[in-house]
Amino acid sequence: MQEPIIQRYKGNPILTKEDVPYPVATVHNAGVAKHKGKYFMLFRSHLHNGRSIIGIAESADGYAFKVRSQPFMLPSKEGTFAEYEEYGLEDPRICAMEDQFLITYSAYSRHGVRIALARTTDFEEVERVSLITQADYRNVVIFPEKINGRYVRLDRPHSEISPWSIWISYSPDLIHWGDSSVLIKPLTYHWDEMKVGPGATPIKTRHGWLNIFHGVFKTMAGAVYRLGVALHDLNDPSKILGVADDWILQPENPWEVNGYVHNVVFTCGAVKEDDETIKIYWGGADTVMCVGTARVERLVDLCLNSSRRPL
Ligand code: BMA
Repeated sequence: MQEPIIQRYKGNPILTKEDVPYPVATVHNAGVAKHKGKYFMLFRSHLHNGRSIIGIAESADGYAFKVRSQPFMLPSKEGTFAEYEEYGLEDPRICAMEDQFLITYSAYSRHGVRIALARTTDFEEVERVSLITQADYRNVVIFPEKINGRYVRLDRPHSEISPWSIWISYSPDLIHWGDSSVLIKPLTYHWDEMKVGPGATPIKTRHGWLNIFHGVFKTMAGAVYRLGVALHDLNDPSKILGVADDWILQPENPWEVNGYVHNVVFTCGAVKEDDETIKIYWGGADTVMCVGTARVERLVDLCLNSSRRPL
């Protein structure tokens, strides 16, 4: 049998609500970053009122995480952020940029869902910077370096006319974004035919930027969330070098198939290691956190040698 593209960690799930020292209903959709040899995980939890907050956990090896006694981010009580975070904070992504970590998360309110940007240097203090989209956007991942003098992000605007797709936008200052274009669209009668969206912060490899995204297929029993992978040109990430035709991960373990939302694997973070493997983190059934390992070469090969059209 061929080795799976993503080797699931035997100790999955690696984090559940039982590991959280304050009352939560779920632990899922976490951004992860490595800093000074330590792994920091910012995870989403539903509270018992149905709204979400962001907690933090730390690990020495990327597998065994310990949750801090207090949440990392709660809906803001002040000013503009309070207005747009009233219904909660979801699905954080972490991007290591220069000497800081940028955090993008979905801010929910009566006005819809938009993306907020915060930053930290030490995972102790966190500072909100700006709301960087209007409604309705989700899934913003920022590339971890400026490219040709500009910040670059992948995002996922909502559309009633076209299926939800992955777009690219640029910024001189992380606040003002534009020059946008669509890069990857769902394919009809394909595993991602309902929607695609950015997942983990793009990962730099010598072959290009790896973009691990999610795709959704609607069945008679509801939607199935899977993961896919695309490769973007290093110097011009609007250029797609390939999109793997097949999904790379689908719900299979009991905690991915059954949970708060059935049949979901959803990623917000991955960490590239020095040995050219990637630890990919995903939420299982919107209820628990899981991890698995993939080889950079294998993911690149899937994008380049069994690609489908991006649009
Ligand atoms: C998406 C988002 C994710 C969630 C997924 C599956 O629309 O809400 O946060 O993991 O659905 O429920």
